[in-house]
Amino acid sequence: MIYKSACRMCHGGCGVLVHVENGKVVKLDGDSQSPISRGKICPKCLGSIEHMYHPKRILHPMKRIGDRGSGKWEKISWDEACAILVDKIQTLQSKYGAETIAVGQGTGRYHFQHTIRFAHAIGTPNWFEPGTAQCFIPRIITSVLTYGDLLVTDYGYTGNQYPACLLVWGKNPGISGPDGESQFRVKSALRTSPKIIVVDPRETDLAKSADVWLPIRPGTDAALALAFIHVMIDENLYDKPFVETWTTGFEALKERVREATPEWAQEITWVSADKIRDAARLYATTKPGAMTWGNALEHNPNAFQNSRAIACLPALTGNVDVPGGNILGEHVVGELDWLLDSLSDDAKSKRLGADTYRMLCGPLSLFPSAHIPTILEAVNTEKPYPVKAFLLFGNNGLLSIADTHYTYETMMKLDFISVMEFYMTPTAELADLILPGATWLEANEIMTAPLVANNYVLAQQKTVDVGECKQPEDVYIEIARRMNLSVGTESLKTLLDKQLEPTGLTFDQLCEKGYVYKPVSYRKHETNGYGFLTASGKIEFVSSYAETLGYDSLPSFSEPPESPYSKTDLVSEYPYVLSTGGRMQHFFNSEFRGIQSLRKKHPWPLVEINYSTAEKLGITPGDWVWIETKRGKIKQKAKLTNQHPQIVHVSYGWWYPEMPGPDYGLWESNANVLTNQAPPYCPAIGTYQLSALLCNIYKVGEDEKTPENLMKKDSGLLCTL
Ligand SMILES: Nc1nc2c(c(=O)[nH]1)N[C@H]1C(S)=C(S)[C@@H](COP(=O)(O)OP(=O)(O)OC[C@H]3O[C@@H](n4cnc5c(=O)[nH]c(N)nc54)[C@H](O)[C@@H]3O)O[C@H]1N2
Ligand SMILES: Nc1nc2c(c(=O)[nH]1)N[C@H]1C(S)=C(S)[C@@H](COP(=O)(O)OP(=O)(O)OC[C@H]3O[C@@H](n4cnc5c(=O)[nH]c(N)nc54)[C@H](O)[C@@H]3O)O[C@H]1N2
Ligand code: SF4
Ligand SMILES: [Mo]
Repeated sequence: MIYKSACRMCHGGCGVLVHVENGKVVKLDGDSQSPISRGKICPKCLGSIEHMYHPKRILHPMKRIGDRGSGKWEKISWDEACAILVDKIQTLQSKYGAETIAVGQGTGRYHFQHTIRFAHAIGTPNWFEPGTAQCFIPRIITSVLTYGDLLVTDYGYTGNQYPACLLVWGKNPGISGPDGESQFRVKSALRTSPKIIVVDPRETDLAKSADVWLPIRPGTDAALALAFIHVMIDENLYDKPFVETWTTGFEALKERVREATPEWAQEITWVSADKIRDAARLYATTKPGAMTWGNALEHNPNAFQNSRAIACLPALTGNVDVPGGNILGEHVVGELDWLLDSLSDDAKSKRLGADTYRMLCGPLSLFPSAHIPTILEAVNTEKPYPVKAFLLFGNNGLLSIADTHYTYETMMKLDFISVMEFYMTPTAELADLILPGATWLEANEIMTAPLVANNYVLAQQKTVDVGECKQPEDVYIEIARRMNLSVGTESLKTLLDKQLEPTGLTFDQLCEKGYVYKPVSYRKHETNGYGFLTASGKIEFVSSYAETLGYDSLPSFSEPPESPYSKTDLVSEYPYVLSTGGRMQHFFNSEFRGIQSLRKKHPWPLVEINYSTAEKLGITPGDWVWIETKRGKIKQKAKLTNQHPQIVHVSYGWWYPEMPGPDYGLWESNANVLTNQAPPYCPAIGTYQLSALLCNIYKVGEDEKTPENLMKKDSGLLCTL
């Protein structure tokens, strides 16, 4: 039997033909009819079979029988597991209030929106995800504020008009294929030889092939973007007719960037003024130009304004909703009801962070979720009220939330933790209750990116069962039914059918067909009768919504709170600027370190250091290096590059499933041991500093242990690498 499905080993959703024999998945092929991937799949997808049948997979529910973190578990039934969950939720609801339960999940997983729905169904406004403030939500919010919808990069949807210029900002899309964009579409666009501008402190492969590489100091993107705008206005390179007809606030923006000369930006960003001018001119004069922005913009507290500044560029150049530019996508499926309205106004106002980070958490937020540091603070201080329980569905917070020591100590204080997972992780080891989660091959869903305003929907079909694993949606519905809730009890098929109504198909029919694809339409603002979905109907350089929520309505730059300029007293001890998190092709965040076919490609975490710096410190390629910040220190293996001598980049998400639990090497190489969860945060969104921090580096001593020499001796797994 062959099923059409959509891979979910990353955010991508490439089309896959799943071959099943005797109840087992035996082969995966790319589906040549898939509108987004056209038959291509990557090694992560091919690793899915190893992943789902891995000997270490969790196959049944378990409850903890020893102390928290002692690694002692007892197998239980699903019936008992659900009874425990219902009892905990009801007890906490009646004793302290539903808001004392925080529901957590991971980035962009297939069940993402259902988790939010579940949190609201049980009455808590506090759902969280280690992404949100640190990932994509700032770009979504600022796009919606500025354009009324999410800006999508048109990597050649029509098949005949590709971007003539690609401005790639804080993103590495050929590797990460982020946020619902297929890396294969990016690669097709690159094959048409556009002019390429890359803004990245690291000399990535894309940076190497770029026409202009701007090796920016981490955390200073808004300053660079303001200088781009300055050049475009100063040199009359902007699209005057488009700006006059379709934007508001141009004069105020012009005033805002008056002093933001390339020379001003050079001092801040460490990129030469000449290069800034060259790049701004190239982007402004090569049409169509597509701006594509990434996750790095959300790894420092200027997140909101970083995205606001860069969001101005397509509007200034008129590259809006044109083929090969930045488009406002289609919405082929309906929205899933998040049940936000089932929360009372009082409950909404209790969302942790609501009165402070109003763009992320407030009642008027465009994407309301809770603020992680405020949740952890509530666990520790019981203010404004205690948080007693974490219900986690696909979240490895000890790897993905900043400052692991602090996160670990805080989680140890919780009354109750449940974790739904594929494998035991360092985070899962802190749980009271473990639920076995279904991989994409064992779950029914639709693959679309409603938040990404995409123009397709694919079926993700359940092809087999593995052990007693369930998809989270089924657990949410089961709990809601057992609790006799007034909302959240509909079956998954009912919900999927409802979302699919605009396509005229049911979920079962979509499974037969595989996908629905709607051709992109362009220049919609010219004919739709309302222009853009903002208050003014125009693209807002001055954001009326930011003003309403009490924030600077024009883009601005502020220095990261821990940097060589803002913390001069730290520079002698921590002379280097640290960036974390550039993605690796064969992993997805903290996942797949235990999948041999993938791990073989990247056996060890890499710290990237400039050649001359390494020479000065006696570090040669492949040496293990200590990286230390005020929060802690870790070891990674040296890779030498041409980046700025003062900048250091570490890989993130590293733990060692082959090492003994319950820690599995959590403290060895995990980037978040180094990062900072302390304030100040982005005033609008609450973003903390995962990057642009101060660190020191030095070679690991001959007699010190490293993950590599530990493992070579003791582990079957790595001996075979
Ligand atoms: N230092 C640093 N920290 C970062 C980042 C960085 O670049 N640097 N990046 C940030 C970003 S952008 C993000 S989005 C977050 C990501 O943070 P997370 O989304 O928490 O990512 P992971 O840490 O990989 O945790 C996901 C866990 O869920 C499990 N899982 C995955 N899919 C499913 C599923 O379908 N069902 C179930 N039950 N479990 C599943 C996986 O096995 C894994 O253990 O991290 C952030 N943290
Ligand atoms: N294969 C794979 N794919 C993934 C993931 C994965 O782990 N592996 N993770 C998924 C997730 S959660 C996300 S959010 C996306 C992320 O995908 P992208 O948004 O493309 O992010 P990265 O691939 O990390 O690339 C970010 C680039 O920004 C650079 N950078 C670092 N600091 C700065 C800075 O301050 N300014 C600028 N301008 N650049 C900087 C880094 O060196 C890096 O090359 O990928 C998703 N897809
Ligand atoms: S790019 Fe992502 S969605 Fe596509 S095949 Fe690879 S892991 Fe799967
Ligand atoms: Mo992310």
